Amino acid sequence: PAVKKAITEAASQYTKPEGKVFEYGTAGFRMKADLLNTVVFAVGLLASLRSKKLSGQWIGVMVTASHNPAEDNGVKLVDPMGEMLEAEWEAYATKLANAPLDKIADVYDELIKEIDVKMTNPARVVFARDTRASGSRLVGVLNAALTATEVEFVDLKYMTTPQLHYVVRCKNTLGTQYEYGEPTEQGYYEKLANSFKKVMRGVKVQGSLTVDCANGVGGPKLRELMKYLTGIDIKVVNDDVINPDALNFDCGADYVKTKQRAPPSSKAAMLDRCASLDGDADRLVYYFQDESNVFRLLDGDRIATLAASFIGDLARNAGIASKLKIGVVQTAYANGASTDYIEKVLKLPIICTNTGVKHLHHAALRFDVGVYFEANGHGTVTFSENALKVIKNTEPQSPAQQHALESLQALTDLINQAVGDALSDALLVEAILAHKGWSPKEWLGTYTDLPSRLVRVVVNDRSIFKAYDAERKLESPPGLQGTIESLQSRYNKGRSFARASGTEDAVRVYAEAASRSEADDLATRVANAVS
Ligand code: NG1
Ligand code: ZN
Repeated sequence: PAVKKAITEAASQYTKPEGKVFEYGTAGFRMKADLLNTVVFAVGLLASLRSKKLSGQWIGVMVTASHNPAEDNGVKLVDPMGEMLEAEWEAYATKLANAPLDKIADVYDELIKEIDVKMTNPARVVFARDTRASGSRLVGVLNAALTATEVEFVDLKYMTTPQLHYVVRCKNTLGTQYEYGEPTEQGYYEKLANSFKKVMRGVKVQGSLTVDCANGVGGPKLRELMKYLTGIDIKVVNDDVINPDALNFDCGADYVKTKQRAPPSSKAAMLDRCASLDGDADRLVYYFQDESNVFRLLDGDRIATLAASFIGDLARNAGIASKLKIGVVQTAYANGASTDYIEKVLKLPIICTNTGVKHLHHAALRFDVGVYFEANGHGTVTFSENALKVIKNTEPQSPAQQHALESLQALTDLINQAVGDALSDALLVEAILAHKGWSPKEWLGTYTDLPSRLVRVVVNDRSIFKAYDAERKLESPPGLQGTIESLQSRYNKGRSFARASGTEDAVRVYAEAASRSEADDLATRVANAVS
């Protein structure tokens, strides 16, 4: 009752935006920052319930809107192992976020019964935010909700999303056999730097890497990480976190992937290795200008194929290939050429899942080594308990085997297994290119992307677009799937699908085909059929 009163009192400071329905989507709640107070308050309440339900394990709350414009913000919950919030709880989050403020304590009470939370359990929450101006206000709201519900909490101030996931996992595994690292920012840098050094034994990074930080939190954090790194020359650009409007503006991973061009501010020379992060540093894409000054993108599909081929080679060299089931997880947005390359050249199994990292992550756990990336650059590699054991306990039969085993061991530390992490992924790519002795040109040469087009179509009601088969087909509206299939069959290597976006009020149409004009044409025709 005291807590209930405290919740009602704290909630009364805020006003709920009228007529707005909130939904915990693929990326948590995300919208214009001035609409978010009551949503963040609700998320604070839910974080405390989630922690109590899990016997006082630490739950993370991240305040960020990733690649969205500066005036947006968002909030999402992180589960104890650094994973996204369990799907079943998304509905509870939605319910609390939509509760009228004078009833929110009642809804909270109802949830306690519905979820069967033992309220005598302790609750622990750790939170962080990106560099958006609205972040400090929203963290204040979060603070109010956690204080009202008597939660033990830690404010980590500014962090990248993956850093927060890392800390959550560390805090919950501390002192167990699954210990993941020191639960601090410094611990994160030390872990990455030490493992990078080990992976790099005997090889050298050629040239430098220019990293566009989207003018977000990744900038200062990459600069910090660089203090710990040796043997790599990183040039940091777009790291202005003072001018609030600069965030994700004309730069960053989303800009580069969507516009298929380098940030206009880029001063990179021909064949220079460039990479872009997004606003909270969980997405990464690479690119360069080739000899004909043509922009060349190396997206998430490329990072996946590079990582899968390297780990496959290491496993063979270490003599443990038969003991590890290595696989790749993609979504329908993966370029068909990458899928072909994985199947025919790398000869690895592929799982195709729904869009959204949580789906990919879960599928990846079905492999001993699960490589998953969305085409837009969000992803990582997971290692099963069996994989970790095999890598650790195998007796090397030769110096070459020993070197391969040690490299694999270091990779398991270099890769942020909790969640896709642009900083960790960049070090992974740098290490692999160094081992292979490749410039981005050789990397690009592994296969040729099919020209593709992504179109956003605004429709009256996107909820009528119901997909199946990992979102590659539509069962509703009736007849549309047939139309799409007959259209794509007219194009050489044509493939197209439409699905309702989980983050925007629109339908996305994807099309690829053997030539640029065919891909564009197919996309236009399918978009017309959709609208
Ligand atoms: P939606 O809006 O559901 O297509 C987008 C991205 C996803 C993922 C989520 C979450 C595309 C086509 N879709 O989802 O890959 O990153 O945002 O941020 O890039
Ligand atoms: Zn992001």
